[in-house]
Amino acid sequence: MELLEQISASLQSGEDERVAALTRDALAAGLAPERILADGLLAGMAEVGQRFGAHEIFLPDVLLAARAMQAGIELLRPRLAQTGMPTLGRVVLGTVQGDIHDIGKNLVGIMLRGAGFEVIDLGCDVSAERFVEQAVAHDATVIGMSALLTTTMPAMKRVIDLLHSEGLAGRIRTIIGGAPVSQKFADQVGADAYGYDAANAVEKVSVLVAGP
Ligand code: B1M
Repeated sequence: MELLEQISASLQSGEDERVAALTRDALAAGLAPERILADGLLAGMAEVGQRFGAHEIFLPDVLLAARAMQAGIELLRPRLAQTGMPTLGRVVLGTVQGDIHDIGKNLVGIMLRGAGFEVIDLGCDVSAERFVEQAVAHDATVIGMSALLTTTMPAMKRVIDLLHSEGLAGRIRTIIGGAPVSQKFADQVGADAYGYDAANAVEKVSVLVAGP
């Protein structure tokens, strides 16, 4: 089995130390970090999601896989974030209220920092009030929201509605993303942008920061 397949397989069986060792091997073999992420770690996690959805595996298995994913990402983090650029703008980032999925949100944060943005990461299960309050406190240009559950997607609209009711919409712009989120949903709730993956989020945030 080639290295990336081994990373994917080890992630699926929740072996965090093995994922870390294989990720180190892949980096030492000269594989690009983006490739290790996409074809090793993310490929493994996609399989986990599918098997969890089909009830072939259960929550503890997903938790172990998430821990293994984190172990790999930590090793890639410095390479993904490599840049010498100055701060391009400030982004308040978080996973919306009721939702504790943070792997995708963390990746978005890593890529944004790597591209030269300052990121204030509020973590997960973040209320609408906290998103807005923190964006104002940090004088952020952009609020980035992640949601992985169909049941928590409406929380994104609550943040956008709050920005409107406080007269901050336009000054503070919004980008949303996460597996169940789409451009269509972003249009429906009035988000300023939708990012389909972490790299795309960087492109969209760059446009938002460049204004109007
Ligand atoms: Co959960 N979970 N989970 N889970 N989990 C899903 C989302 C699910 C689709 C699995 C399934 O059934 N097939 C399902 C949701 C179904 C639905 O809503 N219709 C589900 C469920 C049901 C649940 C629980 C309710 C299970 C339960 O308790 N019975 C529970 C909910 C807890 C809660 O949040 N309140 C739960 C719990 C968990 C764990 C804690 C075990 C763990 C999360 C650990 C963690 O995040 N620290 C977990 C995991 C790991 C998953 C799956 C398997 C993988 C998610 C992931 O990390 N993907 C997931 C299945 C799936 O998504 N296929 C699943 C990798 C990550 C890099 O991708 O987050 O999509 P993603 O991010 C991408 C893009 O979407 C985008 O960029 C990222 C990089 O490319 N992106 C953005 C993300 N945010 C962005 C923001 C942007 C722009 C782009 O701008 C700001």
